[in-house]
Amino acid sequence: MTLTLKDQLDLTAIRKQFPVLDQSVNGNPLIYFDNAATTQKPLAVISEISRYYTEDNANIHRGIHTLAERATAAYENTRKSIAQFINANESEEIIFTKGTTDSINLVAHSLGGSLLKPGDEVLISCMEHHSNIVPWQIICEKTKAVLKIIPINDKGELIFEEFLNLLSERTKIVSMVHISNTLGTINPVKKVIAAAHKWGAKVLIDGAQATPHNKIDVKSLNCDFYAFSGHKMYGPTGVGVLYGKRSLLEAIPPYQGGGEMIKEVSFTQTTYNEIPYKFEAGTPNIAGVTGLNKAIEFVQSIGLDQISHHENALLLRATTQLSEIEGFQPMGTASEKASVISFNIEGVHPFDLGVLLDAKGIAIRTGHHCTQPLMDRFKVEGTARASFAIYNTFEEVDQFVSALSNLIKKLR
Ligand code: 7TS
Repeated sequence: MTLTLKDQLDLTAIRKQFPVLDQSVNGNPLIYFDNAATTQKPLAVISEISRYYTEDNANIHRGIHTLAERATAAYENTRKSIAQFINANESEEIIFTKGTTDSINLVAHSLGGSLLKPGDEVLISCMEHHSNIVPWQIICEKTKAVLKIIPINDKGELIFEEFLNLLSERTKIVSMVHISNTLGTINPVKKVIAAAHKWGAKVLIDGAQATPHNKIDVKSLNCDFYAFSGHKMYGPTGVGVLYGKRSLLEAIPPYQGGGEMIKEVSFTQTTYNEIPYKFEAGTPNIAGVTGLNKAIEFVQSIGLDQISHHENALLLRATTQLSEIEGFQPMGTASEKASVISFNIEGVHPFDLGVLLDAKGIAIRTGHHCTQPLMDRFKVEGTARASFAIYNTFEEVDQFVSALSNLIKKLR
């Protein structure tokens, strides 16, 4: 791997945009390596939320007054930005949700609830986040459909042959993570989608960990649905996106009933609104949505090529250095991998690592990362996980590895 692009990055200027990074935690400068859980927010996002409430606050779509028009314009402009960001055909294919979890529940309920019949099958992989497992369990229980699991190998890669073997005329839905939050594995989703479509199955991709790191092109992927969260890509919490193909969004029933999602309501009959409004019942997180627009502008101002290049370099450096620590047991060594390192240190509980690193101002995550079936697959209780973002530096990686080595020496 060459590091040439790195020279063009002004990390000092990037870090200045993230006020939260400029602090001491437990007497040490904060090193934030919990980015897979949520990224920090740049000033542009923080200011936009404040600006929205200071200048524009009004409910959208319903008012004819100036503030309502401004709020609606800001909200709908974000829809356009997102459509461009993931290369959707049109902005009507973008539905605002609370986040990835909400987006997946929408598809499980609306598509699964209307499509699945007893004996039909839903395929997910062994490396899914709980939010791409439990909604399918709930809908399979209701419809008497069967949930099948695609196995993975010891490196944490999908076993593609086994996936092909599981596909049949009974397969109605395939729902798969694009990038695993625990393993970092980048799944070959384009190939997965093409294979599933041969059997007429619909495919949902969980892109929670992919949109912050890689350029997403839903048209080229040809996925039926794509779900992601604002807060993992430098945007606010409580806002996310579901992309869906127009024909499917029009065909499936609404998820929730309420204001905004209707055309006409009477006590005997209700007709539903056009997409995307059919799926946006109630007053949405307007400030969150307009904040997300600023997060997209931030990502685009650096460029996803540059972002993934820098993060891959951090990953390589951390992996190389950590491998020299005695008893280092990585979980997830896929050949296609994003900037997440899950690991255990022989003889040390991951929770202890997390607490002791926090005492040095270093934030990592420990536990099962909402992927308990994956922990069972690897026969571990949990792992320690470091995950990187654009504002992380090589010096931080060095300090993290050095702090880890020192505390392991003391623990042994
Ligand atoms: N899918 C994946 C792959 C995720 O990583 C997460 C959150 C979700 C879905 C759910 O996203 P939400 O925004 O709706 O909560 N992952 C993590 C994590 O790894 N640590 O905390 C949250």
